[in-house]
Amino acid sequence: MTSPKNLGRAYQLAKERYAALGVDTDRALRRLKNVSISLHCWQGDDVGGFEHAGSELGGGLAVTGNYPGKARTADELRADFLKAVSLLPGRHRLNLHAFYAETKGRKIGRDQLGPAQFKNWVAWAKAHKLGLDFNQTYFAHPLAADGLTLAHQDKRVRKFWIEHGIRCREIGAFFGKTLGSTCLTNLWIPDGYKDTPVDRKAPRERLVESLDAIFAKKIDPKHNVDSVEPKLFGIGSESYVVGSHEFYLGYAVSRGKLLCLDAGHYHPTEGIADKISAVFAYLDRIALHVSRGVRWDSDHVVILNDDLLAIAQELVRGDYLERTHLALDYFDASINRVAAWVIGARCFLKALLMALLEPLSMLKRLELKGDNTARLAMFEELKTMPAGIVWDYYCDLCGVPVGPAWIDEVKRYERDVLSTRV
Ligand code: RNT
Ligand code: ZN
Repeated sequence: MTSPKNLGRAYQLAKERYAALGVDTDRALRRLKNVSISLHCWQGDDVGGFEHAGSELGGGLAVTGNYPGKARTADELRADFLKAVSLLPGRHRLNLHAFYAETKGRKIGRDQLGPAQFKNWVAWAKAHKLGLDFNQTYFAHPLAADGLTLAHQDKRVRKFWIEHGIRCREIGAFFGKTLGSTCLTNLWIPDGYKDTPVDRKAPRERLVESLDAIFAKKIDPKHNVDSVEPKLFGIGSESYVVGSHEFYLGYAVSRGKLLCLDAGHYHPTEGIADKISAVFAYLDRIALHVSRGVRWDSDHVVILNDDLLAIAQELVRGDYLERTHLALDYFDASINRVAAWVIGARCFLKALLMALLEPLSMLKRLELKGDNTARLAMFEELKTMPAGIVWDYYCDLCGVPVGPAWIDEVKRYERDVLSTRV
């Protein structure tokens, strides 16, 4: 382990290197400290939820792996989550899904949920000074088994899911109000067809109607805001997805909703970084589901790759950080689940730090001058600047493990806690 003295010395040297480019590392760290990432509860139990009604996950979501130790109860999930955030610099949030309701063994339909089923979550979040975000759960349910929910041809099915949507927004408002921190409630539905439909129009018309019914009630945006999440295709909806990109972009713009860009929801070689400034031309706020698709929307653990860096750069270069709800969305059951959270979140924070350390005014000046040679040369030089040292210093400053030291902590937790779950 590097001694604090050496860390400090290394930081001073790194600071000088960045200062020579006009970058203030201390300022970058202050800005990074304000960034909150919403960590998805569903990485902790393989998108299991607590209904245990025997419904398949469905909706095109697939979790593979059977690494031991997954959280089986809300208490276990909460404990695992606290372990994960204790290894992250900064203050972060928890992103809950509706089917993590605690019903004390009672069967409560998703169209019946209310704040009462989430009071443990809120009390816990309050005690640990965590903000909460929320998601309607439109999968893993008999009424979603045919792959249609809000766009379903059967009015009764639509009614059930509309009611679910409404209740979730109210629960989100309860989170926001009680915790004094705005909740983002994100709506994603799996609706689509495996094979070519004859009618692409009617399901979309029904979806507009259902969404309008869900969002009809005005909720104080201090307490809850809503986002809608488009997708290109899913497993089981390869030929047609009702809530496609064009559909939801139009919906978000016309209804004043947030658009949620999920990194895995496009063509396999298509990134979301370029889309950020495009949609911000029309929207005040957006949400991101930072994910990593491998050949398809496989939701692998986020790593520090070019796609992630490009997202972080766009957020910083466009000054969009304050207007973007940052969330992670992936689920890997083949490795330690607490580590999966930590790896993805630390990588995202590192990427943001690297973006905050860019000599932006200099790069912009070069571009405006038309000096594309120097622009390219600088991009490449920047890749080997000592951002890692600034990151280590930041972790130390925040009192979390520096470098790979966090791995030992997760291993200890696995030995003491996770391995006892048999
Ligand atoms: C599915 C969407 C959605 C889900 C979560 C569990 O493709 O990305 O966000 O991953 O709701
Ligand atoms: Zn997503």
